[in-house]
Amino acid sequence: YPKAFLFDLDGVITDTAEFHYLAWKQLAKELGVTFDREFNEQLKGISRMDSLEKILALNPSLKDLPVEEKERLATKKNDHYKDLIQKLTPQDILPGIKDLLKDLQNQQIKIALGSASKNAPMVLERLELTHYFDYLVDAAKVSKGKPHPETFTTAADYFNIDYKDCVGVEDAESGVQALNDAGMFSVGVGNELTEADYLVEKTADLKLENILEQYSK
Ligand code: B16
Ligand code: MG
Repeated sequence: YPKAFLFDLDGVITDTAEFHYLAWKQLAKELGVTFDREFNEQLKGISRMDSLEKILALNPSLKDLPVEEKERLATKKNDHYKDLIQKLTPQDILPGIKDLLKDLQNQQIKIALGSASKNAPMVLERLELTHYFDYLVDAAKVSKGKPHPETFTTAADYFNIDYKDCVGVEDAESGVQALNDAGMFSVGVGNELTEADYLVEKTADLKLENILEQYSK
């Protein structure tokens, strides 16, 4: 049996990926940069500043903005985003997630959140899910974001659990890579995550029984 489950937030527990998209899109519009859903896929799981850098790189004239200006733009995006997440309620928990959390708790398997988002504690509060989690990785203290494994190894180290005894659930390529490089069992949600050890189409397919069966293969 695995000893801990490590969850990504955006795109796994709730669809805040959509809110990140809308907030970046608004900023991109103000910058006169074209921005679409396909490009947005690259931003999933990536930190706020790294995401901004990728957007600025779309327009050569924005490449060398001073640091303070970049900070200002990142804060502006985050202000849009914080407005959007105020609307979240427990109804925005993605299908299957609450049952999975309950099943894990019943099996006394540790539960942690490994999100790149500094807004993650607020999002969990709005969803009324905080009490399920034994540990929340503080994104502000992670020096190397996904695809580097640090986000997830931080949680395992906190529990003092071997990486091979951890299962991670991710919707982004960067996150699956982080889990795989940590030597953890990666569960991917979505169709294109071919590197995942176990892939399901949607969160409703995340059944503890099935994950445990795949894990022990
Ligand atoms: P913030 P995850 C990530 O969360 C998002 O996928 C990514 O789009 C976002 O830029 C990042 O958090 C940082 O978020 O601006 O709120 O600190 O998927 O790792 O849960
Ligand atoms: Mg995600």
